[in-house]
Amino acid sequence: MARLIIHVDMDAFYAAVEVLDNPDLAGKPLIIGALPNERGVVSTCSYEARKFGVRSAMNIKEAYRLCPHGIYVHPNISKYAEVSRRIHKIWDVYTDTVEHVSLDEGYLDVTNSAQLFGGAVCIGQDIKDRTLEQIGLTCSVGIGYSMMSAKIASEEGKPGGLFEIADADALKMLIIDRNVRVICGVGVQTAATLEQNGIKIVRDILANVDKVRDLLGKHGHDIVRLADGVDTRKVATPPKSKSIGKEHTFQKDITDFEYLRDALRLMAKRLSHTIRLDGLRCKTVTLKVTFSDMRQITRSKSGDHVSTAREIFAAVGALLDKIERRPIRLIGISLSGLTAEPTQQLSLFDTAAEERKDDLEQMLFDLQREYGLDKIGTAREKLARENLHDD
Ligand code: TTP
Ligand code: MG
Repeated sequence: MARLIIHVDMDAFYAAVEVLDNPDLAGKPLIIGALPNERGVVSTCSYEARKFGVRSAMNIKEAYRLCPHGIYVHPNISKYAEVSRRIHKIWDVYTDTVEHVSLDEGYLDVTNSAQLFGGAVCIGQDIKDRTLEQIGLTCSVGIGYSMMSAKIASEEGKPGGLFEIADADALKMLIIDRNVRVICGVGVQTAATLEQNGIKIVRDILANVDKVRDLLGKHGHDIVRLADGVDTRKVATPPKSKSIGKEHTFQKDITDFEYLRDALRLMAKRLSHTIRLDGLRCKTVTLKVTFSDMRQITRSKSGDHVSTAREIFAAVGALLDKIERRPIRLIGISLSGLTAEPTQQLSLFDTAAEERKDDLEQMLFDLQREYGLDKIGTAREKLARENLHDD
C-alpha cells in the first residue's frame, strides 16, 4: 500500500513568533539573532528581510550591510519551545506516528488515518487552518509518498502553501534539473565532490549512477536511490532526548564569578522550566566551561534526581566554585539521566524551611507556565536577563 506522509514546516518561525508577541513588527524586515554590534549570526528573518538577501546562518555584520534598516532582536528559545509544544499538539490529533525534527518542523505518517479525516489533503488543510486559528501562525504543508517527497513538497509551497507530490514520477519531474543539494543528505561537502566530477543536477546523478557510487560508496548508493525517487525511511517518533542543555558565549571574556553565578542561575531556571513542562527530572548536572584560550572543561555532579531551578543551580554553583579562576568565554549547563517525575514526589529536603522554598518555586513555576517564563522572576534574574540572551 502506498504511504501518505505529511511534512509541516512553520514559516519564518522565530520571527513569526516575535511578530505574534508584538504586532507592530508585522510587515517589517525583522532579523532574529545577534545584534549588529555583537559577534554572531542570523538565526532567521522575516520574509521582508529575505528580500534584502538576509539568510539564516549569515554573519550578522553581513546582514546589517544588506539590511541596515532592519529590526534586530535576540532569540528567545524558551518562548519558541512553548509555541512549538502547542503546534505539536495540533499534529498529534491526526496520527500517533509523528517525528518532531525541530521546534518548527515535523513529519506525520497518515497512511492509516487519512481516510478517517477525508484524505491527506484535508488533513494538510486542517493543520494549516488550525495553526492559524489557534496559534496565529502560518505554516507550509507538503504531502508525499515518502519523507523526501513530503519535505520537498512543503518547500515548494513556502510560505503558507500546500503542495502534493503523488509518486516517484512526479517527484523526478519536479527535481530533475535542480541542484543535487535538493536530495536529502547531500550537504555542501558531498555536493562539492559531485560537482568536481561534473555532477551538478539530479539528472547528472541518474546518468552517472556507477560514478556516484564509486565516488561516495554507501552514501552514493543512497543518493542514487533517493534521486530515483526511492525513499523507504520510516517516520519514527524518536525516543525522548536523554539530555538537555543550555550555554552562552559572552561578547567579552568574563572574570567576575558572581556574574557567572547569575548567568548559571538564569540558565538553571530556564532548563528547570523546560524539563518540568515535560514532567521530567534529572540525575546528573554538568557544568561546561570554555576558557578564553578555548580550553574546554566539563564537571558533573550526580545524585538524587532533581528538577527545580534551585536544585540545579545548587549543583552547578558548587561545581563552578571548584574550577580555576581564569577568564571565561562560554558557560553552560546540561542535564542528563532524564526520567519521568513520579506523581508522588518524595521530598528531597529535610528541613521545613527548604520545603517552603520548594513550594514557592512550584508556585512561581505555575505562574510562569500561565503567563510566560520571562514575565515573572526576581529582580536579580531580570538584571541577568538584560545582559544575556539565548544562543
Ligand atoms: P527553518 O524552518 O529552516 O526556517 P524558518 O522557519 O525561519 O523559515 P522558513 O521555514 O519559512 O524558510 O528553521 C526554523 C527555525 O530554526 C528558525 O526560525 C530559526 C532556527 N534556525 C536557526 O537558529 N539557525 C539556522 O541556521 C536555521 C536554518 C534555523
Ligand atoms: Mg520553518
